[in-house]
Amino acid sequence: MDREIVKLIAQAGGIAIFPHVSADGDAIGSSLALALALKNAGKKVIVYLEENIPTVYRFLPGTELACFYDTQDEVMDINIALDTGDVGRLGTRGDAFFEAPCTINIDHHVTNTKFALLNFVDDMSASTGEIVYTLLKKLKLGIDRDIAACLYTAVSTDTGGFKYSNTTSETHRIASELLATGIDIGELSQRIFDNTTYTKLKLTQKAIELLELHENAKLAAVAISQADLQATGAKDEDCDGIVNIGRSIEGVEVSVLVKEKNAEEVRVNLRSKTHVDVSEVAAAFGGGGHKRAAGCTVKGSLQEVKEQMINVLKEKLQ
Ligand SMILES: [Mn+2]
Repeated sequence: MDREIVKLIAQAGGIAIFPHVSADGDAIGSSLALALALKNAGKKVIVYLEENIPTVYRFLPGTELACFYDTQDEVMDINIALDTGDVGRLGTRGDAFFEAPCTINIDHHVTNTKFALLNFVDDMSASTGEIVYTLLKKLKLGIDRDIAACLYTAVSTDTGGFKYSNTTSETHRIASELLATGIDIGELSQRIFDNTTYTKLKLTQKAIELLELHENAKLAAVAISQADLQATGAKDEDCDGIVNIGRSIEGVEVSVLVKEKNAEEVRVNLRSKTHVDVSEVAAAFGGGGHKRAAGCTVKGSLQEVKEQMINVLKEKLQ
């Protein structure tokens, strides 16, 4: 962890935290954990959201510190972006982020563009939660049960419940220390991983119906339109995890989910199993991510973008 960053955070009176758009468990968990710890240290702290916190993470401690940005809000000493690979992932909060005299970018995406004044990017960390854990240790801030629950959410979701290849012994060492605070991981895991809604299941059913296999069944593709979302009553956040269905199929190396955002834009989620670097593919389209999980937003119709992705991925698979 960068000493300058630790020093500046220690000295700051007010800090705002910015998780990425379509915030996942790592973005929400690490943001709330850092917010709670800084608040315990007597600092003024706020988490600026792009959207409402996904339903599944609303039980987490610290959600009362999160809200939407208002142009009337006081400018903080430091704005910290967490788990955010590039400015685009700040969504509509880009201008707000750069208002503070000091900006810090803490992340683990290999494609991070280092857009802040100070940047700490560790792509060997499985989650931003791991980095925030280390940061709290360097700041000598205590990790109570509430903070541990948030960090455990971050660490466990970005590793797919400690199953993905990004999981290291350090990941488990941190998880072990979090468990030692007395958090109930049975309850946490049930809320995070074994918890779905009927509409999400309907969307999953639709996605399986729409799933196509290409390139000798090494490539799985699903295209979800706004009409599909409306027909199933699903929300955007319900698409989280759908891309993993394709990857789980025996013999599939790459899975792609293309989701219509609106008439002009399509969100693309990419997953690979063992060797294709999907962060390169996402970066070529202005997005980013990790070797085995990445994403980008592409202009065009759903059908056009789907075909474009299939063509690019076919080449990668050869
Ligand atoms: Mn992450």
